[in-house]
Amino acid sequence: MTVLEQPGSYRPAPPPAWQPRTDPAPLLPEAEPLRVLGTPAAGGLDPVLLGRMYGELVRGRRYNAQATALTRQGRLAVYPASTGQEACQVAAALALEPQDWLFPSYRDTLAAVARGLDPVDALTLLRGDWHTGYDPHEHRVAPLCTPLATQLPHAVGLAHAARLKGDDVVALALVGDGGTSEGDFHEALNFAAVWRAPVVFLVQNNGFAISVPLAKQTAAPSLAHKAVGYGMPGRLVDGNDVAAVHQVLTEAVRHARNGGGPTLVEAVTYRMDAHTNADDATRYRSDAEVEAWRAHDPIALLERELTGRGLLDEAGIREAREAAERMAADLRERMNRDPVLDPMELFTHVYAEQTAQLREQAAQLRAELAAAGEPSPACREDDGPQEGRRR
Ligand SMILES: Cc1ncc(C[n+]2csc(CCOP(=O)(O)OP(=O)(O)O)c2C)c(N)n1
Ligand SMILES: [Mg+2]
Repeated sequence: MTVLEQPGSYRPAPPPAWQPRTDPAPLLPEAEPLRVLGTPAAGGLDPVLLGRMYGELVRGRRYNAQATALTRQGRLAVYPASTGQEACQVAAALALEPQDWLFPSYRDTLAAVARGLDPVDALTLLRGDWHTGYDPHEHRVAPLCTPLATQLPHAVGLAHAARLKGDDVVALALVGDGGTSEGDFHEALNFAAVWRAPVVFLVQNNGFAISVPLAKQTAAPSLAHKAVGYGMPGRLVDGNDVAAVHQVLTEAVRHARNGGGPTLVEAVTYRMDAHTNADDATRYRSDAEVEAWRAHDPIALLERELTGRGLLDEAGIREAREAAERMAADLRERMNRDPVLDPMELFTHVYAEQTAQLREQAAQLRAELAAAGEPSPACREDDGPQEGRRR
């Protein structure tokens, strides 16, 4: 076919990427992900930071146990515990600066709490009573995301936008091994790499997507290998070694902050509890497998490391456990209070400008509440956008 050039038409030279390549090496910043399994990383870390990590791990485990108990008492609809995965949660929260953003999934409550979120607010969504439960801007924690991997393109978009605006912001997005099969995972990694967006992806490979083991999820040698195809560094780390995960994430965050673009980190860990309180894990995995992982428990690993180096003693262990008990008692007490809710808030935070249909439905509900002698205390007549009121 002959293409006739129009006078004055814009005809750019083909970019170099269109030229046929004979050597694929320039496409691959690293042909293999870097393995950071079993690193003595704690040796290089500040003892104060290590102590903080220990306290957060102990508190996190207690939080998981308390939240699971609350499901049995009917105070929570569901709770996806991260017991066994606390090292990933704590390392993710502590690797970020205050101006950065965390994009958690439903299993990452502990990361959100370790970043400063009120422990009760972090459970509001799972109690199902009031929107996300917290203002994402306050601690720069995006809503705990239930649709798998949809938080990843959000993280890339935020990070890319921040960079365009010249803001010093890195986004760290958490996802499970199962989430890596989602189209959103591919789209997020692809865009992040093309735009060199300041994002870090942390895959918590806990071995299962509910009952589906990793071997049925992917044929890749590791999930970290997926980084290579997108043109970004990949890291494979022992997800139960909090110091190692923290070190890898901190380096990835620094790399992103300095304009180096995204990194994919796979942290190999294990979910000690069932998928949620609604799941029976004995149907798809053996007790022996669970016990093998118990011997590689993240709290025990750090405790051994710190006591061996004289950085933690019996008193320190007791102190961490007592602090965790105080947190659990407070959580229990506040979660056992019936929340004061206003049914009219169904209509707030939905649209910036209310639609005609919703205005009509709001008027109907207001009339029903008034007829039942329970008028809405908080909502204005027009039910337009407004500050929510809770508790
Ligand atoms: C888009 C989408 N598809 C399916 C589900 C149902 N679902 C909830 S959790 C889950 C498994 C996720 O496994 P993984 O990503 O490994 O995370 P983990 O639960 O192990 O932390 C599935 C399939 C969902 N929440 N969202
Ligand atoms: Mg999983």
